[in-house]
Amino acid sequence: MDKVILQARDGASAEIVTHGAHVCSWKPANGNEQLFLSRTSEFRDGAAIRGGVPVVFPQFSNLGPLPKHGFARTAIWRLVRSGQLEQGAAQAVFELQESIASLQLWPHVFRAELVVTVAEQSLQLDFSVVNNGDTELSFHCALHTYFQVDDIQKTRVHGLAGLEYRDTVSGQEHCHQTEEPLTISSEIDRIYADVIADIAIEQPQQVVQIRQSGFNDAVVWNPGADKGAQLSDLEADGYRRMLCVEAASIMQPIRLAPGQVWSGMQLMSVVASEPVAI
Ligand code: TA6
Repeated sequence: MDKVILQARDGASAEIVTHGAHVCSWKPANGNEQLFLSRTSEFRDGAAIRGGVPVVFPQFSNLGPLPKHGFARTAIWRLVRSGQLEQGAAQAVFELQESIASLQLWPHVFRAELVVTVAEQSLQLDFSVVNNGDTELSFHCALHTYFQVDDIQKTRVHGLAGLEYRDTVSGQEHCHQTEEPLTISSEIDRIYADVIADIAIEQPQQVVQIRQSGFNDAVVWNPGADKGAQLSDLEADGYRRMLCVEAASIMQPIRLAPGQVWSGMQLMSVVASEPVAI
């Protein structure tokens, strides 16, 4: 698989494969790996990678007729450019346009772009879509980021209180988040709507802050022990070491008239890397 390695002047780094424009690794300056990547993930044409940052487009999950999570995560994206910016950050730009295969699944002419920028303590992902066709198009999308955690049971998620969510595990709609911070003791799969404030993942040793814009929703997913064991590409007990917090637009699909552009951003920053009291 073709891989792009980004290295910022301060040593922060990221690795992206053109298969899915999939970010597989992110290390902040002087820091450890922040993304979970399953040791048993498949890395082959047509298969989704388990971990890192899958780009979900143009369909979320099975909420439509397309393959689960759409086709972008298994398509080969084109590297437009990569290198260091003047300020020392490193950046890569990838694009995906319609193809014979995509038109058979989804009859739309489009250009999707993912810009990956790494510097200091942050990884920024900017995703955009332009409708290059002559009819309206509508899509879901998500940056399905797998954060690496030391122990899911000691992980807390801040910033969700007061939000309404769809509980995909129970099928319940219009649930209200009261627990703050959120703790995870079993399978969790929720779509939080109208996310405005930052979300933070707190572990005993560090805090990662997640900011999103453009995307209205945030998905929190961990398969738990049983479902995790059923995922053949998830390493043994991998559920303990991962937590997906995804910037997403699902509840209200994005509609683009011909020529229109939509963009969304997920910015992740390690804001504390000392032991924190939780
Ligand atoms: O984003 C959460 C979710 O839709 C879950 O329901 C779960 O299925 C997960 O994505 C992973 O999907 P995948 O197709 O990669 O196994």
